[in-house]
Amino acid sequence: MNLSKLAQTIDAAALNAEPIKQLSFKNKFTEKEAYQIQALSLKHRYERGEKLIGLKMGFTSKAKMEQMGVHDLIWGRLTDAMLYENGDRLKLKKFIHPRAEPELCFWIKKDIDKKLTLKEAPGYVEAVAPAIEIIDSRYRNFKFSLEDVIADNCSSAAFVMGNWYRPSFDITDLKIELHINKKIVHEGSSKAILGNPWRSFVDATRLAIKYKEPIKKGMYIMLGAATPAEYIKKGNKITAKVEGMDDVMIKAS
Ligand code: OOG
Ligand code: MG
Repeated sequence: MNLSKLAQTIDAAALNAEPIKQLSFKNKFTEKEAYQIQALSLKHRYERGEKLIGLKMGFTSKAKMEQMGVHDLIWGRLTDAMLYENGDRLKLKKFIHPRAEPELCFWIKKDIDKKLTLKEAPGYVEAVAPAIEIIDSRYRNFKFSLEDVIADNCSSAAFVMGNWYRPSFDITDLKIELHINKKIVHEGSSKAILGNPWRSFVDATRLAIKYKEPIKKGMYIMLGAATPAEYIKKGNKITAKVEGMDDVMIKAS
């Protein structure tokens, strides 16, 4: 099987916002190969001038695993082309069937070259912010196997952060809500993220070492959604509300 060809197919689907059949329908590949496809597909983005600016964790909550019918934690890469400013407009034409989910994001203070413990972790974090992730599976009907979604860079499409807070801000059990046009559509607690969102970060440091994609100073780490994701439509005002933090918002146009 030609992993480069699969990487090209998934990259083109993202670039052209054209959905494709699940890669696994015709090709059997392992989780390890799925991560190779992801890495190869990112090379196409870098060739177009995009820069790696962070990593994202996925399926760190039961709510997300159940919604998508998968059973394990995944990680993907974030580039500067996916980054939006709080309050920005998101041009829906660039996406296939985007969904929004409320998250927390860390901003990294120094290079990390080992798997951190829960105790060490705060020493490597500059700040934490409420965030919205826009996911957009390149697969038809937003359906995939675990290997498919990994190859598809874990549906990464866009992300936006709100105001930054000190890493000492207690994020272990905060109410998190997703609002669309001022109506609440999902709610949960940050505790839903592996029992403590800091664990998601510790796992990110482990995976970064395992897959040789080191976490560097200045990178962003998205910790995964605490609630299911919601489809978004033109005109939607999407807001994530995290208890004790200012709102973060993006408009779909
Ligand atoms: C995969 C991405 C999962 C999360 O926060 O759990 C994710 C998907 O649901 O399409 O980003
Ligand atoms: Mg997410």
